[in-house]
Amino acid sequence: MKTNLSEFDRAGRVLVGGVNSAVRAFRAVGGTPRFIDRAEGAYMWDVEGRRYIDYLGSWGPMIVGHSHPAVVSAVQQAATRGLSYGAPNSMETDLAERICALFPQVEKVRFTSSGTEAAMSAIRLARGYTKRDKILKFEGCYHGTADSLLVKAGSGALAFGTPSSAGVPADLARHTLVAQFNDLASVQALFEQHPDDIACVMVEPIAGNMNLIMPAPGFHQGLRELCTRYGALLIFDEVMTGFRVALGGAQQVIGVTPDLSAFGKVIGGGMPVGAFGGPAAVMDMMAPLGPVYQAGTLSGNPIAMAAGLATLDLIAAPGFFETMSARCARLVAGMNEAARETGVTFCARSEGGMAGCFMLATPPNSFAEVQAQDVERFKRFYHRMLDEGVYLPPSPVEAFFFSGAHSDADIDATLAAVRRSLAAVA
Ligand code: HOZ
Repeated sequence: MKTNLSEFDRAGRVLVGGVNSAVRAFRAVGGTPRFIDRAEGAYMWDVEGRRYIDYLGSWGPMIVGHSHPAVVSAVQQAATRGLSYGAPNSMETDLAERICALFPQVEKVRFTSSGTEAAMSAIRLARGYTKRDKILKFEGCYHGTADSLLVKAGSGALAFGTPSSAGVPADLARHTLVAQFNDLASVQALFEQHPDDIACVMVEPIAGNMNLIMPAPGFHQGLRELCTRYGALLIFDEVMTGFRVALGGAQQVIGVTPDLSAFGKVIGGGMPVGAFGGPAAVMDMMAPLGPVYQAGTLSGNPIAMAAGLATLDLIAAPGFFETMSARCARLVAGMNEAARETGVTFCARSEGGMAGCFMLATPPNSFAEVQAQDVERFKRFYHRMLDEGVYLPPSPVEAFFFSGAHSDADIDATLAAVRRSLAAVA
């Protein structure tokens, strides 16, 4: 019989660290990763047959739950017409039209196969458009694994102590300037030092890779103003937050309009996808219309487009976001109540269908505050929750994800598990 341990041993012989994405290896929490056999609705089952209420949601895409019949059916139907063409298909236009309708500043879209590619390509476009080399990002923000962006990054890079990855040439890294999230003065100082050199500011408008950090009032308005003043493009990385914190993403919640937006996760409904978009005047700088090259064999893949369209149909239905957000808020309120009951230094917050829990007394507003968490206690809490059948992202610096498939009964079961787990680690 397969066990998680035997599968991890087997994988470790042929896959680096036994995984294909570092954060899955459980290094930040210790122990053996669960090998997933199947997933449906709000649940995943591992190879030992154990069921988990899933708050990983494949790191964000599964907003309607796993294996939603409408999404599966759309994928099946698309598959009967071919898996990949390497030529245009109408579903690319359909999905681009949907994105343009929801994000007012997006007039044109380019699809990629991952969020990494979307962020990487958006930066190349910004550099080509402004004819400048430097980019500005924030410590603890993560935008995938492009070289320029693996400087003081979040997510697994942060959790494993390699926020600035080996293998990134120093000559490239020196073009990446790093400021502090929610600290406008740190951004202003960099613009003053490099007034004519910064091509773009790239930011997760609601940070989700140093756990969930909300922007301080006025922070993004300030970024918008600085970018406009210094002629840099403002790029919102909405790979995580787009179609998740609200249908119109974090920019709808915050009320600030970036120049470019990067997307992924939800728009592929669980299939590999990414996209970026903005005004035609900027986007048309890209090949085949302009000098900035960008391409991809599987970009706009028909199966991914079909899954994305079916997912957007479901989440655009009246009441979907309201119900999901209210349930997620109830979960978070219950977690905070459990912290008070047990006296454990613990708290949680949510925005739409995205949430975070922290080994802190109050939700953090900065990278430094997130770093002050009691990581050892988080590890013990994490494994208690797993034993209780609740699957959270295996790291203290990741947000967690809610879906339309999570029921009130799932929330009640989760809260009972939270109470017992907090009591156990008190
Ligand atoms: N964007 C995810 C971490 N925040 C990464 C998912 C993965 O590496 O599997």
